[in-house]
Amino acid sequence: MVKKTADLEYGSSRVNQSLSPEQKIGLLRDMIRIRRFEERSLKAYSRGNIAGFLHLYNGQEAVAIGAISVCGENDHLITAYRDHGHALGVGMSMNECMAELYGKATGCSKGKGGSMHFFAPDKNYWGGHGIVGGQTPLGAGIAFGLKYRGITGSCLCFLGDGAVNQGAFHESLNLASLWDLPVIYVIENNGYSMGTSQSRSSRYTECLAKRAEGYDMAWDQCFGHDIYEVRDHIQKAIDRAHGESRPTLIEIDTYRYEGHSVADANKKIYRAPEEIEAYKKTKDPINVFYSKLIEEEIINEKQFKEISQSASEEANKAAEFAERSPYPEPSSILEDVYWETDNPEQRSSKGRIFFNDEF
Ligand SMILES: Cc1ncc(C[n+]2csc(CCOP(=O)(O)OP(=O)(O)O)c2C)c(N)n1
Repeated sequence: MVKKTADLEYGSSRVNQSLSPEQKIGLLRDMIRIRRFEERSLKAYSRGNIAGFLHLYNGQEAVAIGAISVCGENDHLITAYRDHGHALGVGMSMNECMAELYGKATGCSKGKGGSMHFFAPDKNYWGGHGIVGGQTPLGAGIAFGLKYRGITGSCLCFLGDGAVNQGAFHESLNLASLWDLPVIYVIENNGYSMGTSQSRSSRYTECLAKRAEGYDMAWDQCFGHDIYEVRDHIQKAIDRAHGESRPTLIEIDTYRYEGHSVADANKKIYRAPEEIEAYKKTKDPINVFYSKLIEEEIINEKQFKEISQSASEEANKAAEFAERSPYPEPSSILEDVYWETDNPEQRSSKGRIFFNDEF
């Protein structure tokens, strides 16, 4: 059995020992950029500039950044609708992300996807999916594609604790193990789904990841507030994917500060405000890492403030960019739905694509 291991000193593990001081500051900066982006988008939402859903990642930053930071050029990512942190982590710009939230044509999905549909295939980032668990067979498919082409790589497929009971997820686990796929399923267990706690939705004895045993798959569990710990555990799963072409199911304990989406008015009813404050006080991933870097004498308060300030300015500029940008043309509504409709010369399927008919 794998135990939770918060007491171990992950800073000195192999994958973390090799980090230079600049790289460590870079990791902190990446987490702070997510936090400031999310805060700025919340402000834009309250002012009515963003409509629909807005699922914020505040509190979970060390999971996305820790995982992405150990990925190589053939490692791919796919996630659910809480996708802003991963998007910024893979290198998408705040401008294209903020503009997408505003529904503007300059957004990464041309303003037609919104908060849940950030994509950057050129950065190995396959979205952003609104159907709970819907990304899990796709993650297996990406891993299958890598294996089929003989590429040594992996697909990190993130999901929430609310997605673990979806049938598609279990089918994916089965195929991933049966076909030896280099996929890593990362459960970001933030304790809650949509107003439902994990204990009310899943039978939980030691952890959720243990379910992998039913599929003869390796599993692991760790805390998500310490970026060193996340890096260490994800690296092991990547090594397994690259070296043995075997899947892993890893559960990372984390926490979200905001509601399910920002329109979740009940966020303080299904959990006590003290619980949120206690996590912020003791386990906030940015503060935890900042304290470690202070201890390691890598950063000082002035530098920390500068990083934070510059991330706020970047987020403000992104909001200005989004405000200035145009909305998509109504005439573009049927574009970007099917590849073959937009690229008829490359069409290989036969039959009718119904909405492409003349109206
Ligand atoms: C198939 C499906 N069922 C229900 C929903 C509605 N829904 C959206 S998010 C959500 C909760 C998912 O929670 P979790 O997977 O824990 O992710 P978190 O929000 O905690 O990141 C639900 C039930 C949906 N989008 N798709």
